[in-house]
Amino acid sequence: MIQINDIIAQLEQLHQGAKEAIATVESLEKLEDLRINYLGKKGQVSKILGTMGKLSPEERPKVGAIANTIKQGIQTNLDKKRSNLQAIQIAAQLKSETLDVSMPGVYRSQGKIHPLNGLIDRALDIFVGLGYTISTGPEMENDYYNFEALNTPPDHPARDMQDTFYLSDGNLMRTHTSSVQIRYMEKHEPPIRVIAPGRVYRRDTVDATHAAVFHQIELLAVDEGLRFSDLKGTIKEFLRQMFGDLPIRFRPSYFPFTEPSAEVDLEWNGKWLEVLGCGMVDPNVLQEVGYDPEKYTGFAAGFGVERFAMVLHQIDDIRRVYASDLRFLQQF
Ligand code: 2U9
Repeated sequence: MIQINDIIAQLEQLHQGAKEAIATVESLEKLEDLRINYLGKKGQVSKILGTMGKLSPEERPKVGAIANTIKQGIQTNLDKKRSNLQAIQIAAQLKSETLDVSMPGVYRSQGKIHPLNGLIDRALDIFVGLGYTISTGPEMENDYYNFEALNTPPDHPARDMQDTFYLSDGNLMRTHTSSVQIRYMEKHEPPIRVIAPGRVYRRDTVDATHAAVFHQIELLAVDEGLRFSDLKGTIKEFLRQMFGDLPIRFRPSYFPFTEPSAEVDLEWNGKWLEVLGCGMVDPNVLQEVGYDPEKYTGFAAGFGVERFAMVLHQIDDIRRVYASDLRFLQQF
């Protein structure tokens, strides 16, 4: 026979056990397990109350009242413990995520435009300002676009194996960007104003002033009535914008694709430095691309970007430009 006192004793024992369990629990998850274990639908308190049916109707409300008080007591303990554990968790989180705003920052060095690319950008900007269109083309060329169309005869030294990189399939690496201008003229009718920047290849022995791969910028204008004075004015304006107002001079020269031809020097620190070549486009070149040389004349010029950079920045050795030495590059 179940006695009311037994049930009350069980409830009190349970209350005592719950208090101790709650006091020692160290995580919110375990605390929740305890809540389910004691107060859940199938929990310990419910189990004890389930035996109440065996009590007399007068005894039941008494046990019910005691059970409620104990339930509330356990709940209060759980709530207190929960706030406690939450406070501990927040404190730990705050500690681990503390940011010391007074700590020095991490220095990340910034990349820059390479001096050669900077110079190419500047030169192109100047010509675009003068109304030129930028055109590019393949670095691997054939004999026609690199030599034949440019009035360069089969016995010309530039065509020699010693001077040009020939590929086993008969193609070659372009020795200038003039090939781009031939391709451009094939596709466009005069008037044209075109500028061809790009990498070119020469089979030179590498030294302080020669590289096997370097960069050129070439310009070409074809129109009715273009004269040597137009060429001179264009070059003068370009060099003025590039180097400032320095004395320049034109010297007679020879190129297979221009006639007459000239080389241009710049007076820099008391010395005349050669900076570019130019001339009136040879009528044979115009003829070759189907332009009427009786109707049109043209002028052209070409310069090596590395040479320009060396003059502009007083660089003593072309190889420095490609060495990727930060002590060199950071000066620009
Ligand atoms: C066409 C016709 C003519 C381009 C020209 C030069 C003179 C010249 C050199 C300078 C130093 C090459 O980089 S370098 O080695 N270039 O002197 N280039 S006239 O004449 C052309 C181009 C295209 C259709």
